[in-house]
Amino acid sequence: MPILKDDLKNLGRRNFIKSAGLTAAGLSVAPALISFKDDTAQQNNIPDSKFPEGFLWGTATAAYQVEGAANEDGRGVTIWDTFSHIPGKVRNNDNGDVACDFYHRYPADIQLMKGLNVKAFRLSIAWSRIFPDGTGTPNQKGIDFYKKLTDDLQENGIEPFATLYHWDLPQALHDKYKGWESRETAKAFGDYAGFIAKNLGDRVKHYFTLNEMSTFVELGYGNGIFAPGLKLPQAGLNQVRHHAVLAHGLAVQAIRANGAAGTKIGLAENLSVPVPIIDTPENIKAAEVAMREENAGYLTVVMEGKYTDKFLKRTGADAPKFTEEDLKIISSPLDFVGINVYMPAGYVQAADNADGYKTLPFAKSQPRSTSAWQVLGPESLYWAPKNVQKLWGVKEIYITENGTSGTDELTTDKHIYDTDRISFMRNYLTQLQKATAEGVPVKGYFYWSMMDNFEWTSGYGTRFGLYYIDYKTLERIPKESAAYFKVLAEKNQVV
Ligand code: GBH
Repeated sequence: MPILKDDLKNLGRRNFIKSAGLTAAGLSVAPALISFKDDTAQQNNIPDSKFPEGFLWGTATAAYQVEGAANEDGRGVTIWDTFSHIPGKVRNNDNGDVACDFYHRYPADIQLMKGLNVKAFRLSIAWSRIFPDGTGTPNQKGIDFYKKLTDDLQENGIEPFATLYHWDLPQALHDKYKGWESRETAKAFGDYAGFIAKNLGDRVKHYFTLNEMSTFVELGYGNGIFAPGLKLPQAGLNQVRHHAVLAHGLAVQAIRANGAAGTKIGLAENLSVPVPIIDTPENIKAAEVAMREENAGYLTVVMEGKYTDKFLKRTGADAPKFTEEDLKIISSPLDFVGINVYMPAGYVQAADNADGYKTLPFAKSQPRSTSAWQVLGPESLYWAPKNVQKLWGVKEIYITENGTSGTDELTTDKHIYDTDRISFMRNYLTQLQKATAEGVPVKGYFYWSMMDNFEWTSGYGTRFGLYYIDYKTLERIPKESAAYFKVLAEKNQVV
């Protein structure tokens, strides 16, 4: 066995030891230990970590979390304005009145994104900027804002992907109809979606109807942690779930009817992602079955046009009231499916029971981010798109959100060494790349979030951004992970 390769000889053993920092440590290195791969071998490894050509790298935000300007240019009050102003609902009693002031600072923020090689931006449109009361007379200033914003994005080579509802329901619809408890809200959402497609359709070609139906319904109407803070009994809650999926379907139809040719439509759902604990064929099947059933009231009914038998049995007398026509609307064909993936719902294994699977409890020592709910399980970013394709034959998938919160300490010389976030991205993206290498049709990835922002009930203390926000000055400071994203997007490969 040759001890030293020629090129290594040229590098010079002395210099190598020095650059490896070994002399300082007083270590003597036997030549036989120097056995790292040569350049050719390294290059040969590269294709394994590549994403498909044309893969879209983006970042995501949402209106209430970043815009601020809560009382400007005719914006109507939303349920999150009301909720966040009730003492005790949000950590530190923070609210979105100012947030990151993206409403005024978006031109500079677009330049920051451009600098990260971002090619797509997922923004959300604030319904109450367009229709301050949810329905009725549109507000021209609101429309103008999103026109200017999306024009600016496109001039900078960044494709806008617009979410129509990221939880900021116009308060008027809550007052008038009890919000999502009523079918009227679903209808109003459809009308608003059609209006957007008609008025922005010449510049925005990609739409997500609702963001995370499962989150705003379960937390807003089930356990009351999110706006509007209700705890409905099961029958009422099931009806809210039904109105959410119905609103999605009505919006799909309205966008199709009013959007320009080539408009593409999907949704952004935070689906429950069961991960097989050990990759045996039985467990893999169990995870697939579990995913279909655990999302029965949301993505499954959207994709299949029916509530599963088990869902109807489970909900029994509390099942939602619906018509066959509803189910047709709900399952209107989509161009893509967007999934927000943060964690595994649980690790599962095949079981000889009525469900066919069993979910194992998370170990107490399972790693988590600074968000107590976020269990870290990179495999979720493989199994989520994999099973969306398997279960429903979806042809285009976007990862509409993926990210993590960290301590993000600012050093005195204004650096944030978020090694945890970089490690998070590398680990999760390795799993995503594996899915694409197997032919799962994932077309793009939006990191949550472009910058720190109003993290709902966690307020401003929980940070998910690639850019750090100094909330006293609103200065944006790139974290180390911003540098990571830049290289990732440029090379289109896990780095
Ligand atoms: C996404 O939700 C949201 O779309 C986005 O707006 C948000 O900023 C981002 O993630 C980061 O959180 O309050 O303890 O009951 C991710 C899924 C589901 C995670 C609800 C937090 C609430 C936990 N979210 N969950 S708790």
